[in-house]
Amino acid sequence: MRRIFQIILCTGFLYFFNSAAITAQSVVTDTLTVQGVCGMCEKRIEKAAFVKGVKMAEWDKNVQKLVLVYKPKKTNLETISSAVANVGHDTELAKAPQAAYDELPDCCAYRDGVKPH
Ligand SMILES: [Cu+2]
Repeated sequence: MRRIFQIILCTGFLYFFNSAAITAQSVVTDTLTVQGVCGMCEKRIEKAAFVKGVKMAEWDKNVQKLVLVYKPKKTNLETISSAVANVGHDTELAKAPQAAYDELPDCCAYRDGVKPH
């Protein structure tokens, strides 16, 4: 009887650790095209992209791409995309509202080069 109990306990532990391992692995890597110009843009984009569930966000201005590592159970590309668009940066999935774009400093005006003021 005691032996059976040990086996059940052991199986339970194995199952627990196994599912914990699967949960830990459940992140995906994805890329999103995001418009921007400079280092300030990079900081702004990466900060905005860090919504709940995002583990890593790296934007490269040379290729205009944001590399993301996130938990698909907690967030998705659409959510991250609109968070980035809301701070003024167009993505392949969402266009930034004009008001948010107008808030950007002149050096970050990726749509019209230098903004007239
Ligand atoms: Cu900028």
